[in-house]
Amino acid sequence: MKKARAHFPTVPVIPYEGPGTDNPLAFRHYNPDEVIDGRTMADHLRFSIAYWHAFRGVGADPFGPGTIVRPWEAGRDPVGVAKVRLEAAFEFFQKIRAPFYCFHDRDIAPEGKTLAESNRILDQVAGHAHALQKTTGVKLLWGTANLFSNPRYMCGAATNPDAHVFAYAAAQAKQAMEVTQRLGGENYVFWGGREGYETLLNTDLKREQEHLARFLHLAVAHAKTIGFKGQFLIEPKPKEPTKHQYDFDVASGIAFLRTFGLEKHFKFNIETNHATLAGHTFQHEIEVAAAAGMLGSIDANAGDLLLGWDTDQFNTDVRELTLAMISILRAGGLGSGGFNFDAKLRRPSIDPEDLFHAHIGGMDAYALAFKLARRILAEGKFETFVRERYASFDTGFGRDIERGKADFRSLEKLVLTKLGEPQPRSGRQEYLENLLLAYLHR
Ligand code: XLS
Ligand code: NI
Ligand code: NI
Repeated sequence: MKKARAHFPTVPVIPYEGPGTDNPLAFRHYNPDEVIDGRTMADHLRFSIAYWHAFRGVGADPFGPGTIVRPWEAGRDPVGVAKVRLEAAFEFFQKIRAPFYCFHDRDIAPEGKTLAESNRILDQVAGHAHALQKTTGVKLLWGTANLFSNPRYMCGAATNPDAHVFAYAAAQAKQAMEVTQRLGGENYVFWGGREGYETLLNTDLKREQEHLARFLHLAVAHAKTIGFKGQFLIEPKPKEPTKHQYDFDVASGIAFLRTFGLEKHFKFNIETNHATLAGHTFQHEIEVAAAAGMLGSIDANAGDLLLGWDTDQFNTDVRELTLAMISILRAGGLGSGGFNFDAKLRRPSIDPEDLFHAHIGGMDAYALAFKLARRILAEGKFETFVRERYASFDTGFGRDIERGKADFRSLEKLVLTKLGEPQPRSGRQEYLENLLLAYLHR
């Protein structure tokens, strides 16, 4: 392949310089080559760049058009632009030292006038992505289909009242899955952008949920047909753009998957901002997925708690991330998942360097949280505390309860004849919060 010209000529490959550096274009905590427990930090963290934000986001909002102008977008031929954009993206992935990227079909390639034309264009641009993956070593963490932007999906894709739209969405997802497979994608994501409703006045909720489940079953069947081995991931989000989305949060997602016999085929892609929109902490969503053995991947970002929508900001809140990381590591990690920066620049952050600052901060915060969480888990103080808190279930009648060997009658007898009134014990929350603070500011 001909040598690509530099699209980010002012920025070098970002070096690791350690916590003391003054260089804003250096990592302080993310040292991709550092080996920890026999694996590099790059391997542990599996950072990924979200193509839609980093390379299709222009800073538009409901009150005004884009503010971010990139030179490679100037060309007239949309397919040509798509290819140069990919080259700029892969230069960025390499310079920011991210081993993975993620995309929607329509992020990397423009949509044609017919499905056949769209498929042709996507195949062609995906070929270019494949070549760039080969020369750079950057891999695809996951692919997905954009089943929410085109007006045909205004009333949903799999949950659209029109079977024609369902069929179109199925065809589009089929192609996106096949492209993901061709590019070696390790996962495939379903975010049900418009799979919900605006008003129940025009909605058959039961039927729509059944249709969504049917769609996912068809996806599972197609993966089997083509031999796609990637992990399927559901990305819950409670609302926006819909008033109510069916996969509201991890708990409702689990209930949905189990209701329709899909639970073996899916894990969860948990997004920080979606967790908080659902009224949960990020750590809560991770714990709920982990408890069900369904923790898959992370869309790494942050919301603004004062705003009621998905602001998709880069997360530098080390406390929040450390708590999340504790739960992730305790669950055994993310497997084929990774940390995908589903986060965008603020509208006035228009310089190419801003894209680097944003990701450097996000990666450093996660890397620091990773190190802190490892230290916290290694010292085991919280684990010991929690274990002791439940110790009464480890022996005697407590163990009988856990093992199903006690019933209401036997427990009543026990309390009446032997146990009497339980002794209250402090939950010691403030003590534990101070302990956490000590780790964060040593
Ligand atoms: C939107 C979602 C979306 C998914 C991929 O809120 O986060 O970006 O990650 O479709
Ligand atoms: Ni997301
Ligand atoms: Ni989101």
